[in-house]
Amino acid sequence: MKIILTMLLALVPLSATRADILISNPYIRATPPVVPNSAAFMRLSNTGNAPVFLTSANTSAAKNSEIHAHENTDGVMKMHLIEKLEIPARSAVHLEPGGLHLMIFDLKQPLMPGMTIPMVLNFSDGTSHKLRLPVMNISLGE
Ligand SMILES: [Cu+2]
Repeated sequence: MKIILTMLLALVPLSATRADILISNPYIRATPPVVPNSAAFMRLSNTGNAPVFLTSANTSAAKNSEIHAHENTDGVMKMHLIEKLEIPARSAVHLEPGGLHLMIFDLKQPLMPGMTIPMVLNFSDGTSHKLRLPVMNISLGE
């Protein structure tokens, strides 16, 4: 038994090819009562040796979530949907106001500062990450 265990431990470094995603500084924008949509921001770090894609996000606080990017078209900032967001190996991607964000559609209730919103992020390596986002006042555009 001891020999088998030692062999298994020896195999761990070889089999640890799954990329590691770290999520830091998540937050979600506070909304006035008449605004049904919000946006969530965070930093996604990939400590692994292979790229990983964020494929979807879900929150029980809203009906639908999409990955969005901002694009400057003739001086006008427009949002567009991204099917999946690449987090390259050994680097980080920032979701921040005015750039990449998670668009949150059809909120079930207005988001007030002080609240915390649960969210699940799903990645292409098969992992899901649960997080809780504090609601923050953000004056900049989405
Ligand atoms: Cu958006």
